[in-house]
Amino acid sequence: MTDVSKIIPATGHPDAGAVDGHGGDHAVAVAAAHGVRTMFTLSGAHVFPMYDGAVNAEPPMRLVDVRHEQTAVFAAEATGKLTRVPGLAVLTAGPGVTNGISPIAQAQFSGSPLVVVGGRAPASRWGTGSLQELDHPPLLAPITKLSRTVHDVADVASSVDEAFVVSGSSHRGPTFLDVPMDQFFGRASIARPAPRERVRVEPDPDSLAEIASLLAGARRPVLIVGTDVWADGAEDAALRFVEAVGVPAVTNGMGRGIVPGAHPLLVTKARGAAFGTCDLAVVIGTPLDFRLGYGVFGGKEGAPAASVVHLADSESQVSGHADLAGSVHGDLTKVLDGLQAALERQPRKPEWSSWVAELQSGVAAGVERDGELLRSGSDPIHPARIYGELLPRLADDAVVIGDGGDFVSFAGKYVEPTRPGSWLDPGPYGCLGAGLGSAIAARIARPSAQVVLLLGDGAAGMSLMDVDTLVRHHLPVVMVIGNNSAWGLEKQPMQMLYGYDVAADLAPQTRYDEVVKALGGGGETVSDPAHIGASLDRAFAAGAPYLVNVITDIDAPYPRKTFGV
Ligand SMILES: Cc1ncc(C[n+]2csc(CCOP(=O)(O)OP(=O)(O)O)c2C)c(N)n1
Ligand SMILES: [Mg+2]
Repeated sequence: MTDVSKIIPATGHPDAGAVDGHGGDHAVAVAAAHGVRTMFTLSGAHVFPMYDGAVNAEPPMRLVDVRHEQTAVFAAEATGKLTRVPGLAVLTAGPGVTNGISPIAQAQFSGSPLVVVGGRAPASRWGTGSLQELDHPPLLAPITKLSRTVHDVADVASSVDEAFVVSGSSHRGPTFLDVPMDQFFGRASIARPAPRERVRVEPDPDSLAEIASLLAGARRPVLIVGTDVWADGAEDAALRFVEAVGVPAVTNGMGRGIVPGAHPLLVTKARGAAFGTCDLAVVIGTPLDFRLGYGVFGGKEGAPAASVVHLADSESQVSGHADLAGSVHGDLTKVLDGLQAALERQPRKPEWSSWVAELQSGVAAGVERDGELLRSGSDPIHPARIYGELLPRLADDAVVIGDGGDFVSFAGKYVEPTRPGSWLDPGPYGCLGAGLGSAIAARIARPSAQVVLLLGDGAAGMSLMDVDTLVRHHLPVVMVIGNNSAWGLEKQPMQMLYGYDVAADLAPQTRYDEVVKALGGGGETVSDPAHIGASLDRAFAAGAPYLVNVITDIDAPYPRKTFGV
């Protein structure tokens, strides 16, 4: 913990716990005490005190200024996901805040820890028509855990402290504060908020015992490990559980990598058989939404419907719509360790080796099938071939980010991370445009790791200008565009539904690599599958933002079974 009294020299107050300064000094001191090292922002006078607070802090807080507020908030959201300390975005009043709304909504959907501080028109002029006079909290309330105005500079520190505590506590999510300009620039001497212990909720032991008995009685169980397992710091407990109990597992979201790629109990590549023919699905740390068939498992290939158990980090997250055979909520390490202990007390020792073997033969068949496409020599390039070239070049600690439609769905199929906390996808909100913000965050959070940003050509258009931010802040990232000259994920369904498509084509073979070069990075366009590997090697060696623009086949769509509705 940073000692706030050392950051803000107390003037005239011998009290070591006092913080003396303007509102920005207070906010930065509290954020630093919560572990924040970087502030993401785009300039606006309403929030100058935050910058002054960052510059004068000891040590100074790093300021990363971007080209669109959505990038600032996506970067802060990704920081929260990667570091598990709430990310901090600072947005100027009015349009600054409204430009941040999509990524704030995304953070709410993904349970990402994120604190957004907004500027606000001065209180003393409120109602008289000053610049950008918008009352933000009502706009943000439906998509945040806390959304309010701090009306007095003396309350900035305690409010920011609360915003961090609320955002970082289960179930995590974004919080928002705005501070009227006249208060933000004003000065106060206040008592430093005392650091608080994280509250770890104990799961109900009776519920754990019931779930253990369901699991002990199951013949074909599957465990689904989601984002909140990583967010709650339960990744070690989850792998321990899987290995001790011998249950086959599928991972999703930030849960990917918890059971590492190629692990004998990871059956993501046989997901269809695992979900369709299991008799018990134990879902931990992820909602039972469209990604999990709304919580309906079993019922395929003559199998009866499966029982479903939901383990969540907090009560609000336990599914209200699914038909549950059991549920429990609490700290997910305690949930997993408690379930393991309860299972050990069961008289019947589960034996699932033939079920695991059946799924593993499905995995092997999947690997075989994937191999053909990963090696595809077709011209135009099949998007899978890009992953065939990328996978052997990825280090264990690589952070892989997806921002796009079909191109990113292929990534989800082929990239199986070997470490948790290294896969960033848009999550259930599915907001295009997160790419550059996420890449900026990943480069800063994991300074020595490979950072690979996979972009659809459509998605790229939503944030590519922030390559400028990568360049200015010396943040090397490898970007790969699957350039099918279309909004592919929308073009194919429209064709299917109407027999034609509109508003789905982009300009053919746009040179996005030239855009990156113009902004000060490097890049190249590839249209021969045999050249992809060497291009990626140059990108990894560049030591600068580098974009490989791969021209791909629009007639090779992702084989999609659901539109997500
Ligand atoms: C902000 C936002 N706008 C629109 C969409 C709808 N949408 C989902 S996927 C997609 C197409 C993405 O195209 P591209 O990035 O080129 O990837 P491709 O599917 O072609 O591989 C669109 C428009 C969305 N998810 N988010
Ligand atoms: Mg496309």
